[in-house]
Amino acid sequence: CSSGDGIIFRSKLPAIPIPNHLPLHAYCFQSLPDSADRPCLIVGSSGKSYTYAETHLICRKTAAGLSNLGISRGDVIMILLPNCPEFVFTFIGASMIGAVTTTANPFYTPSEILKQFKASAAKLIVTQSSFVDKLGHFSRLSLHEEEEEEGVGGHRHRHRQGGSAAAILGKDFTVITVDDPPESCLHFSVLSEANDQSPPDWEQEVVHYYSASCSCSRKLEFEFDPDDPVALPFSSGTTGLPKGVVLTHRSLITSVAQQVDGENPNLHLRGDDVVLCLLPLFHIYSLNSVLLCSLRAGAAVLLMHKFEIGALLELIQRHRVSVAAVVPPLVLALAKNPVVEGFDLSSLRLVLSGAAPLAKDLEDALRTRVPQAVLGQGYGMTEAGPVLSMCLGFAKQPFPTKSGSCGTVVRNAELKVIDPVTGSSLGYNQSGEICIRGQQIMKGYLNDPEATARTIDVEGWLHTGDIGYVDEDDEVFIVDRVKEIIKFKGFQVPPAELEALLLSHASIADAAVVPQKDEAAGEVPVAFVVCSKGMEVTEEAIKQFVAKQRAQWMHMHMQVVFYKRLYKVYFVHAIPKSPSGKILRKDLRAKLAAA
Ligand code: AYL
Repeated sequence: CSSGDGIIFRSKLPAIPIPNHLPLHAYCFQSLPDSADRPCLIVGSSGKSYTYAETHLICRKTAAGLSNLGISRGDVIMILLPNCPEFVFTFIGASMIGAVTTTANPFYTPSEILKQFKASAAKLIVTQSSFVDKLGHFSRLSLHEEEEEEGVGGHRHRHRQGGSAAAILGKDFTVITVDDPPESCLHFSVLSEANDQSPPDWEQEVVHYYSASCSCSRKLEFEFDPDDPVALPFSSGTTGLPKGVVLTHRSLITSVAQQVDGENPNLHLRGDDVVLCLLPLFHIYSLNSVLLCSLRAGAAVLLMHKFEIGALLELIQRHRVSVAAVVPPLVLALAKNPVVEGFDLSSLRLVLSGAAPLAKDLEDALRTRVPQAVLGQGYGMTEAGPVLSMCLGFAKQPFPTKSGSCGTVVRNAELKVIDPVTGSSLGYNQSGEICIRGQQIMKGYLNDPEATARTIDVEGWLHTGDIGYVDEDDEVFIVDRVKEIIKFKGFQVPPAELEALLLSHASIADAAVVPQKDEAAGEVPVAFVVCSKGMEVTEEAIKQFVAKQRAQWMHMHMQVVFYKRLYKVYFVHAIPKSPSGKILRKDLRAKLAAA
């Protein structure tokens, strides 16, 4: 804590040198010579595993394959996959050629995917065949109708036939599937089995990057700037619709280093750790704190593509999982579900919870089930790179911590708490808006300088929209949220999206969507609705309108992904608004709390 231009909180750990002049993949695989024969990726469902050397080689081939398909520095590709090795190969492969990956939830509806796809100007999608129909649907709706001659576009492996919905896909973008490709899509082997021209002396390559900070590597021959984007997750931030969050090589390396680098790393991952990767890699929490941190530390990543409590417990037991990253609803399952008692969880030494508030009593309840493990929280926000604070109980030389705390601000960063009204910075134990500054934060929102300026001020402080305080032991506590976002099991639900949908209904004159507390999900979206004059509509009809589910083409006719459905509709005469027309969400939330 220091004064000067206000009170600034820092980590209790000393600042460290961070090699954030490197490309992200070179940083993550920097210790490859030592970890080459150790397991890197383990597929939970099949038991198949890839060593560090194998993983790195396939990533390199994937890079060459992407390059063969015309992807080059600055191009965006989209990954639409559940957790699987191909996700990792594609993300790292893209980094190797200076391309940018945007990740989306494969359970998104066609329109949700389309919005992100268009906004990011992606040129290629890596997905699985069961999701391709969604893309055929949106390309028919929004891209040109007519067929294009075969062979145009210069893409070597492209194979297209007219007729089906999917057939017109290849015209504007390439679709690659990790399983049997439907018509006009390519199989992932065009990437993973591509001929990597460069000799397999990765060791040299790493050294190469290291010595030539931002020049081209002789072998991979691409220009590189640490401020090039590498990941483009989408987040609605403090207000409005989802926006592309530009994370650069510099920001992600900084964030990973803040967690796992240094003599006393804040999050001490070891080469012999098995790290659970159950949370979806399309979300920055898992991508950063699980995958990238594990790669950097040389730990094994156990990939699970879906949650099922029995399978999870069985895998923890079988693979002796030592580190688990979870979200509060998973803490609830682990702490309360009676089936847990039949399994051996003694291998767990660290359990990290993040992405949504974790109740203190729930944390304590889990502690009785895994007494040998250190439990703690990380606090992140996609825009912040993402980690702001992390439990110091996870450090190599740990510090004592308290239940309910979100950890201490990460090293090489500054955190302040400001009075939301006056903007002046506050001291210990005073609640206000949490702001963060450091090289890990996003470069900005994609093509949206206004939204960027609203979030990162001229002094470089990123305003989180979270209300919290720092206690006398430097631990961060989050107490409230002033931004709109609703967190359903850690997933973002942007109210603006549901409000726009509601306003498109003929019988609805005005609407506001706010979070309501829920034991299982943390929060669920509920709506306040004003009916148009003379119109009548039922709660059920409104819920159906938002979900719009039909038996046959389930995902086609759904407006929004399952967790964005309304759980309750309250009919009101007017939505409370400020003189400038902003919805007074606080008043609505207070109404819910009082009910
Ligand atoms: P986004 N406690 C309370 N609220 C939290 C916490 C937490 N531990 N973590 C995140 N949030 C809320 O962009 C908070 O409102 O990123 C924050 O502004 O989907 C918002 O969620 C951001 O949501 C980690 C640990 C990443 C956590 C994360 C969170 C990424 C979620 C890496 O190691």
